Amino acid sequence: MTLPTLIQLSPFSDDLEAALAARGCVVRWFEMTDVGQARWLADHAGEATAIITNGHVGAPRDLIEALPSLRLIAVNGVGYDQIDIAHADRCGVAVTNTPDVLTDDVADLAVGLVIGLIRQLPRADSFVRSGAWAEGNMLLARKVTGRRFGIVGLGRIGAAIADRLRAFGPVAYSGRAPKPVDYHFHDSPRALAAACDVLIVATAATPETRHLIDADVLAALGPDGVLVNVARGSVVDQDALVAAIERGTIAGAALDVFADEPDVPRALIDSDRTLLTPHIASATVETRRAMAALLLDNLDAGLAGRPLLTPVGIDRPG
Ligand code: 8YV
Repeated sequence: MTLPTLIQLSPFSDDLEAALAARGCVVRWFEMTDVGQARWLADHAGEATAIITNGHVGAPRDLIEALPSLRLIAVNGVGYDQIDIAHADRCGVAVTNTPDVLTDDVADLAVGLVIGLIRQLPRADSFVRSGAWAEGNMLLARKVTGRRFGIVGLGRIGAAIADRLRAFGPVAYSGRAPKPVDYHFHDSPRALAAACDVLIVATAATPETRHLIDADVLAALGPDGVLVNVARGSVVDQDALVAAIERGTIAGAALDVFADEPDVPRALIDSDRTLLTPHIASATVETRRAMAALLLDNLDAGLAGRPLLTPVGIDRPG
């Protein structure tokens, strides 16, 4: 039996790479030059049946079009904003992602960012390490318990964040429509921002949610409010955020995602109002293992012509 040809668009853990190599002939696309890719396509374009990728890289339209036997794009992540799902569907290509298995980790990180930012944990850590403690005490931080939390997008991840944060204070949310939950609904991020102290972005990145958090929303959040983003950089107007941080029109921001990763604006790095992490929300040993297992189950199903476990529907939000 000939092994399927799999196009790998990003590096993965050793275990996942070994599992892919056991299933097919893997083409390490991300390590090839443009010329090498063009040459490969000229000779082998018809051989590739699946693309394996991550959430940041997705799959470019022209690559999908260049592979006539392509049937599946398996994403190692819940977000698939870098793939044109409708286009893939028109090309007869199914897309799978890895929902649910990473929900707890993303929600845990959101809570960590909230506490880390408001209680100034990075600064406290440096205070001890630098020896500054010997000279006196650190300035007081602010209290977390009792803050009003606003979650933009009460999907699987937003709901898990809400479940955790309700232990700290009242939770409200915004989204496309109210849900049968006992959190207060606001019909716009602006109204939500005006009614909360901590605005947490947990919505999927789509053309509709691009720059959903703009200068207006940040102004509504106000000088005592903080922003936390564990979704995608594109959901926040990053220039507006930089301006709000620089001018102090919001109190701070804790960010795991950025507009142009891994580039982070100097103003966010230099500010003592920010807490920054390098897109690590799902980056734990346990969760990356579970994501890899789900990706492989989808790949096996797709290659065998069986129903996919977690297909991304054209209208299905992530
Ligand atoms: C991963 C993510 O960082 O699930 C997502 O959408 O952004 C993350 O879990 C990414 O897909 C790397 O594999």
